[in-house]
Amino acid sequence: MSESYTPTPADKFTFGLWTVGNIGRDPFGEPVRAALSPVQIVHLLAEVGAWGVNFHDNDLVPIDATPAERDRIVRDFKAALAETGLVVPMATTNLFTDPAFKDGAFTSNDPRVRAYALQKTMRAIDLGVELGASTYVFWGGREGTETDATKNPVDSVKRFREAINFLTEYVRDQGYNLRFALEPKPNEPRGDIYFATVGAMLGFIATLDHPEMVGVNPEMAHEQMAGLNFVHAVAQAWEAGKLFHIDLNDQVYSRYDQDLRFGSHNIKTAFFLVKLLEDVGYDGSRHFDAHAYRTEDVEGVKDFARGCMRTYLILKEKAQRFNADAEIQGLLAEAQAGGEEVAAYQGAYTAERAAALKAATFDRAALGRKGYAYERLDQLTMELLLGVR
Ligand code: DIG
Ligand code: MN
Ligand code: MN
Repeated sequence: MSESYTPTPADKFTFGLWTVGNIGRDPFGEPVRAALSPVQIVHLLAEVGAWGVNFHDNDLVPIDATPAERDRIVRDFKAALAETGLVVPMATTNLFTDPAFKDGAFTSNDPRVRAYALQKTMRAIDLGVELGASTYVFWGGREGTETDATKNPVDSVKRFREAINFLTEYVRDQGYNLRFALEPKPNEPRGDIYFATVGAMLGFIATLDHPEMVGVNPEMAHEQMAGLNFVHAVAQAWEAGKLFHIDLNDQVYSRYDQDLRFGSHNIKTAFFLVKLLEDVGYDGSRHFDAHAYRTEDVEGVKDFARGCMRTYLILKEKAQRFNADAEIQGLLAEAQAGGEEVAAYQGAYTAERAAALKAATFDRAALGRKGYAYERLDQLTMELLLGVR
């Protein structure tokens, strides 16, 4: 493999313990890989060239661990981090595996579950901060319903807001340097999950007590499950100053959440996503929330991890070539050229500007005759991606 696509810490590639640690269980099959310990996973990620490792509380510390076991596990994990140089940029809470959360966590109808979810999250936040996390993700995998007979959806919005407001106050009270990143998903494992898309999350964040502390963690597979354009969702989050983290993977439209290796299916979307992140100067983690095919052994898992990072770097180079391609850039400039005669109307509203614009005349037929040369532009883009340009 070419050396120029070898990951470096500057690339900020991260994986969750649950990703390369995925043992291959699925709804129709038993595990196919032996479980790896957090320490083993840290060393595997170091071997393939990752920069950081993320975790749910219970990926690291089993839910029934004693305090002594917790301390030993954390001590060993810290030692592995020190030995390999890996960092922990993000942490999160598992509020979806244990049966207690079967009706949700923060939106459960059972107030005891809602209280327990807050307790578990505060403790998990403490653990994440102890290990160096500066971003805390909330994926509400069980925050939803199979039938709306069970909950008033307005109440569910209020319950979720109450929980996030409580936890932002907790972080402020503790003096933690931590930002929250809310991760939407339209469904699975619940029939419908609340706050299903990036747009829904952005609207929700605006209603919080401390919206400045809260952004989004868009996941490629999740927006695509909903049939949406992931690049547009990420662009809107970035433009709003709310792209606090990102989950990269791949997904076949209208399938269950496949969490495929980054760039392994929809290469055009992956290209425009990498181009967007690099063009805007996104400096957060490039987190691969994905896992190897169930067919793979541990060497295949390493191939999966290397493939995620290598494809990102290949597409990063393709994006640089797109930006430097004179013919492509010429077509883009041409498509946006002209219009000197309407320059006076552009910009913020003034009464004069509005009056002049209302009085202006336009040759609508000429506007309709214009050819934008997008077929040529997209063909050049495809040829760049196909490696013949
Ligand atoms: C699934 O897409 C979710 C969980 O894996 C985790 O809570 C979050 C963090 O990336 N993504
Ligand atoms: Mn997913
Ligand atoms: Mn995710």
